[in-house]
Amino acid sequence: VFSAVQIYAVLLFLLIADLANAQTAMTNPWSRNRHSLDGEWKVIVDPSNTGEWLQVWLEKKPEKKTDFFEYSFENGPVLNVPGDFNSQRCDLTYYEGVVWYKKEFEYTSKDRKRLFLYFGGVNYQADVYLNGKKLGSHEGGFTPFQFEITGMVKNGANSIIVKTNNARQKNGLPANGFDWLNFGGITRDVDLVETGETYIDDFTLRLKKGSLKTVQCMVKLNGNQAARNNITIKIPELNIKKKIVSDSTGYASVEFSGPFRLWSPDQPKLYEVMIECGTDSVTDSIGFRSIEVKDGKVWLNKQPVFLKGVNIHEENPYKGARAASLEDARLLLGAAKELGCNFVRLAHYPHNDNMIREAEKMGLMVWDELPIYQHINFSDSTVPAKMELMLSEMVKRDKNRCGVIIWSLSNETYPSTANRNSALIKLTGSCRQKDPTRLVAHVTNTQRYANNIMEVSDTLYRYADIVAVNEYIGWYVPWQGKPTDTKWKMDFGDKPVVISEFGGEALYGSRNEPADMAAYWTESYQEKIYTDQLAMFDSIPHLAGVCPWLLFDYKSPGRLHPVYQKGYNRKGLLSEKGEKKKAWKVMREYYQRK
Ligand code: GCB
Repeated sequence: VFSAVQIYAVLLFLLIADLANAQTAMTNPWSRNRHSLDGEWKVIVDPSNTGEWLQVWLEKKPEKKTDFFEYSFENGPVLNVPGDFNSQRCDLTYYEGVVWYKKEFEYTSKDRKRLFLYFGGVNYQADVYLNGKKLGSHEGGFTPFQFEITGMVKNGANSIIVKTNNARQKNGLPANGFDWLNFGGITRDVDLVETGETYIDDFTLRLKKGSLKTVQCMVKLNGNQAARNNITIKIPELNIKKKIVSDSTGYASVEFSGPFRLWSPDQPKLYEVMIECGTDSVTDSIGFRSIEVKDGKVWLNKQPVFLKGVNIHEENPYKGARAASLEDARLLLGAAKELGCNFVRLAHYPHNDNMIREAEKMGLMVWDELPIYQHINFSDSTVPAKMELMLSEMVKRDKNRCGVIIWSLSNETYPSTANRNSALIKLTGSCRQKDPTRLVAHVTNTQRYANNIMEVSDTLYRYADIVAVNEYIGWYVPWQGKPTDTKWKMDFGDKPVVISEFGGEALYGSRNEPADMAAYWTESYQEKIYTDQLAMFDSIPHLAGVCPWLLFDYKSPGRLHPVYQKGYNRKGLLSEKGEKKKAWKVMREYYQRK
């Protein structure tokens, strides 16, 4: 009945449909015309991945008495989106596997509009279906993606099904091992985003490298009128209005100067910016600042700045849940401000947009990091492309956030093999190409420490702007002499050094012993680690910042001690209930002095 060509065409279609990947999300979907799909989603928890075989996305319903299907979203459980499933159901606390999500929505199609389905983040793998048809897939738990669904949505009722899978992958980013709870599901917002027929897909606004006055603006249009289209850029507060015309590819750029008040932690000034083309417009709050390294220091707006940082995981400690909301962001960043920070390292993956934007508003410089963490399988041929894609997704989302001063491309990827080095050096190059204005970091812990000499050397530092060292002297590694006598051997010219992690664990409440006598796990012992570390910091040449590991105790199932840990990493300066440990005061006073 079917010709070979027809069969071939169908097979090809199925193959393409199955391989289709999500698109990188447009820049700032938040200011577009949005219809939120957040709220309750129906779910099927599927530990054996049977739903794939049953083709759950077809949502077959019994028509006759004798029909039956062994699945249904109806009368089943629901989960809130955005939100991890682990903290919403006890039986899913440590679950790593498939959960199917379903959302129904009503839509009335509009003339001359395009429609996108936007996901802020799904951990780790997402396969997305609209009305039974596969839109495509996305891999990576912490960056946004979208599908264009113009013309695919019916007037009236529609349904989206997402197969989420947070199972660890040997060739994933991160890979099999990581020291945090593997929160799964649709952890960030989902939106329908409407744009004009030709729309502003991408825009960049920033100070030109080295300048405090000249702004560069780049715009990329998408659509059949993308070429030779008129674009207007406005900053009303400064009476700035620039008109440019896109080239044949839809791209346009312009440079202009203005009397900008620069963004800084003391004055986190942001300007309302509008970008318009004939059929689309977008707004954003954008600040202007410069960031450089020179003479062993980090310079913000041509002034040296010491990075008074703290590490933060994207977890609301009180709820033991992935942080997603503005309130969550305010809780975490508010504690960092109280500690006296001007800087936060958002470890170990790109945190949600609320965290990045709120940090900027509160005057916190941000370290934005890819989940290229510890056990990455650099010899797997698929890994470099995944790294590149995640980098593009992170940079496209966060490049207009002046608060972000550092792109951190990896954390503790050891050993230093040829595959690791070539992959990460290439990634560094492509990061600099995407954004030549920010600093690039790789965090390593490959240093040797013996006879009270700290010998720091790693190929990656030669390609980075700062030497970011994680060291746990006093905790994983015993002191080899007096902290103040520690010698630091480094050979990176005058690159600034940042201690990106240090610390030790303490259970809140164990605090009565004198510090010198105190045993592991006590607050006093942790306090001693901090006083020793701070004493040592004075001996580090070109020290430009420090970042304790970390702000709050957080969930990490690999932390097995039945008394002190109980599934928590206890290196917090605050307990998961927000109680201040002794080391908090030590750190706060250090930042007050600095
Ligand atoms: C590290 C890792 C961090 C861990 C920490 C620890 O070096 O970068 O992810 O959680 O040590 O507590 O061991």
